[in-house]
Amino acid sequence: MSDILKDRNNLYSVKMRASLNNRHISGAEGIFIRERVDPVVRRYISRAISHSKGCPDSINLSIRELKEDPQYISSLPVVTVNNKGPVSARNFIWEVLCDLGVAQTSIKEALRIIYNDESMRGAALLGMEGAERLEPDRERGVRVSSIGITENAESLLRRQLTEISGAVDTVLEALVLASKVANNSSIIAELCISDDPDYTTGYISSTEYGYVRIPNIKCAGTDEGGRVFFLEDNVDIVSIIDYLEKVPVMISDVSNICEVISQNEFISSITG
Ligand code: WAQ
Ligand code: MG
Repeated sequence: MSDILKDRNNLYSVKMRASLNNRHISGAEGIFIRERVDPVVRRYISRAISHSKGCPDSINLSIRELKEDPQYISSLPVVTVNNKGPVSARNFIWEVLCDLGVAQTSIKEALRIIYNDESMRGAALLGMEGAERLEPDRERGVRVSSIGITENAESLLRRQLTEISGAVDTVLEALVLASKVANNSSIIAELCISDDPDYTTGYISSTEYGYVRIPNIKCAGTDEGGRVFFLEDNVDIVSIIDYLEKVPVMISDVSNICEVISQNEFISSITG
């Protein structure tokens, strides 16, 4: 262990970014106790050099001590609905967002953003009433950062996610991010499709209904993908962006993970 990490008892933010010819290849981040920093750095580097997008010519690694205590929260409960393809996914998304009070113009705009193959680095922030874009840089979007999961919560989650998915790392990362996002009371819901051409499961998440996985949300082989956060009206955008980017949040408890249920079952359970 390097000297700067000795004799401290604190938490560290570890971030990795790998690129080839200035093109992003892979990235990872987390918040870790001192003892985990060294193994995590090794794991991140081996992940960077074995990525399917190619071998990077540059890997950026940053290790910083956290200057404030993180907020400790629970992961959102997880459920998977069965779904045949993009058309039924859109209908399902439409029903859930309507139920959460999102206006139809905003739903339409969100679907346009996530079913679009010009991908952004971050998420679009959308007003739930007026469909207005609220982030300062609409090409880039807002990147959620300063997130982590405790070692115990991670091993428990990994065990449970193994039962429902073959892509545990992907689901785990998305669930950690979605749980931080939903924890902000001004953010009503999140909608996500991976921009990875071969990853066709997306999700819609909210404090109200948890993390709802939607298989076959897009067809394999397309570059479609993106993330949208639905914001209440008249909120303080600067403080929401500060929360998403900078406030450290760690998952320390794991909520329920359910079996697959049908879309009808899900919809009737939420509309009563
Ligand atoms: N903050 C905000 N937006 C992000 C971030 C971030 N840290 N990382 C990615 N995005 C946005 C960006 O617009 C990408 O184009 C889009 O999300 C998709 O990113 O349970 O892998 O990393 O099986 O491709 C969902 C798992 C996986 C569902 C999502 O997203 C499940 C995924 P990707
Ligand atoms: Mg991706």
